[in-house]
Amino acid sequence: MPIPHQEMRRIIKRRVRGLEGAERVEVLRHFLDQLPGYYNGPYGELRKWVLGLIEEANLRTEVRHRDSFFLARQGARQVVLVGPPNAGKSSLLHALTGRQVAIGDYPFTTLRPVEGMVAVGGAQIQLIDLPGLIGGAADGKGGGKSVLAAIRIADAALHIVPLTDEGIAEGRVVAEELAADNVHVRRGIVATKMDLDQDGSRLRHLREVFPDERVTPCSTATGEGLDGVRSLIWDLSGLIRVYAKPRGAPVSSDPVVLITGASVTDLIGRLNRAWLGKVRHAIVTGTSARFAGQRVGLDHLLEDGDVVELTLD
Ligand SMILES: Nc1nc2c(ncn2[C@@H]2O[C@H](COP(=O)(O)OP(=O)(O)O)[C@@H](O)[C@H]2O)c(=O)[nH]1
Ligand SMILES: [Mg+2]
Repeated sequence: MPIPHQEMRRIIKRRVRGLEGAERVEVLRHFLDQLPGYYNGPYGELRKWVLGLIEEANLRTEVRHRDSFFLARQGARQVVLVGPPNAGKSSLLHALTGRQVAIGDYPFTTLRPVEGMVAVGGAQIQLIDLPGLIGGAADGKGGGKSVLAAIRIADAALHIVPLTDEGIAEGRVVAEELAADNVHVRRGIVATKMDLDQDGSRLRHLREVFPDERVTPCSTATGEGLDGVRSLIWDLSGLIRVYAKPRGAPVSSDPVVLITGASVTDLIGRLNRAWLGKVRHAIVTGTSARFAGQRVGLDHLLEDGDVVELTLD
């Protein structure tokens, strides 16, 4: 005669109280083996409950082992992929950077951040695939606090929303968690899995739900829209491309990538530090100049696409 199931539940609760990680899982598995082999009725319920506890304990362990998500910065900017589990974040990272990432049809495939470099606008930008962000993240659920901390220090975020039945609701949850934790990183929405939205109705709905956000659809299954995602990354990056022109020579076709707000001095520092102090002015053509070939001082702020001739005198 097996122990009555209510009594069994109490015993299990008492035995695992205060236990964490592998120890907790071991004890739970032991009880699971002891349970009579019913899959229905009260013992079936009890079995499901124990399995749930095991899953929870495993998840908590993994979450704790994801010590922190601070990856060393590389490249000109750091952009994180933020979204619910299964949104297609890892697939997108792979499509854009070629980096091999575990891709799975189940939540929490990515338990550690994975990074890859994507070349956009002549700059190398570091993309980071973070673990999925779930409801309650701002209260620490699912390791949410570390994920949110990593988002906060990034230069920008891609908010990944899959064009599936649940996707838009999950996208809302992510936006709410960011707001709840006061994360105001520059971001844009990438609507993934557009191949699953044949008639475009989900994309329209998503745009209605987020009327003030830029929404860029794509599919890693078909490759559609990936160029759009690259432009979004560029625009969010806050970088500018400036073309240097040696006097009497053609404009260099390789841009110098600078951060928005960079001055002529910053450009010189990047080209040749030995020129600092020797260059007194520059000749600028482009949006930052009042007219083509304007002569400007070293404090002049450059803009994307400017052509700059530096004169040594
Ligand atoms: N149909 C379709 N499925 C996709 C697409 N991108 C990802 N998936 C699938 O969605 C699941 C979750 O993808 P994954 O990249 O691991 O999502 P993550 O959890 O956000 O990193 C996997 O089964 C992928 O094959 C897509 O563009 N179209
Ligand atoms: Mg993933």
